[in-house]
Amino acid sequence: MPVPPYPRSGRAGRWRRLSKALTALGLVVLLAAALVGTASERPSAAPRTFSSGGGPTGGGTATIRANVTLTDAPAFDPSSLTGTAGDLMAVDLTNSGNFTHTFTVSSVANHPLNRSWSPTSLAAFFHANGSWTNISVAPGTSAWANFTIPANASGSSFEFVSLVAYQFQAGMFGFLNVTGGASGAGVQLTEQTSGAGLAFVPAALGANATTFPVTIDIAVSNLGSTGHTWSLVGLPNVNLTPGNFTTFFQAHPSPASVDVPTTPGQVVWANFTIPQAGVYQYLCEIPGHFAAGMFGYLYVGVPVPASVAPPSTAIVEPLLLAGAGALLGVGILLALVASLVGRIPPPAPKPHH
Ligand SMILES: [Cu+2]
Repeated sequence: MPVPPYPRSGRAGRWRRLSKALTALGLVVLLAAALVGTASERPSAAPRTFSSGGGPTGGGTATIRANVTLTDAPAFDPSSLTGTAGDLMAVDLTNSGNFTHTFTVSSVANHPLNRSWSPTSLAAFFHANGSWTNISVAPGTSAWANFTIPANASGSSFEFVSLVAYQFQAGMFGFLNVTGGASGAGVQLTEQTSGAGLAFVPAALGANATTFPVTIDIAVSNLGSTGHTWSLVGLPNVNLTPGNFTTFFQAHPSPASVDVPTTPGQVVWANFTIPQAGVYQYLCEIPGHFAAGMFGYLYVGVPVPASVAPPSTAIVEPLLLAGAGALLGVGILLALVASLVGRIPPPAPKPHH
């Protein structure tokens, strides 16, 4: 039976309800899209671990790292990058679209390219003048663009474009602004959530730092498929409990709280700045997970205590070390309690008559 193209008078009410339902559904979809957008913006300008999935050529010693998403708009997101003269720059490129894009950085300083050029003229410019890097990224894939910024490039701006025909002309370009001076040292770490139980692997992270503030970027991924958060306690040497962490976070918002992806291999970045040395607790905010043992400690500028014997050879900051040892003790105690509780068999159900 053919469906009438327009509502007939008798069905007007049903169509009105249907259109209301569709409007509501549309709002939900928009909201979801907005949330996804927010989430995907979070790790911008953050590095990815070089040990997995490739890294900068030359052994992973890049001093500047950035993330750029190549979209079908077409555009680069972000379209503005900052580099430091003389440093190796590693750009993690992700093509989120359905078309191939290139990330091609002009080696000519302060020379904005003409958007009315034809694709042939643009290609001719790069053929004549060269590029610092020219990486083609297939749809849905990632690639690294690694290049050294010349020491004499300080204070200059370099345009990057996509060389795929008409993408630059349609707006796919951006600028790399080069500054002088040494870039601040940062620390990069990897953290995972267990696939077997409610735990962080490892539950102790060490960040070597002698100058503060220090930037720390942690790549967090999931060994399982249970939803978790990785949430940092912003104050040093604070040991929260499952009973007080919510109240604490209301008074002292976490400097980094990320939702851990439930897809294996997917990474979310927790990026934050630590102002002073100390032991910083982190935990999962999903109800019940912290209580089940899902927490750990980040040791910044202080040694990670040995898991068996307390460190005895350190000659500096004995109070911090004592604090770290106490925290570890609490952790071990909680783990013991958890394992004991886990071993006690539940009471047998009373038989019914
Ligand atoms: Cu969790």
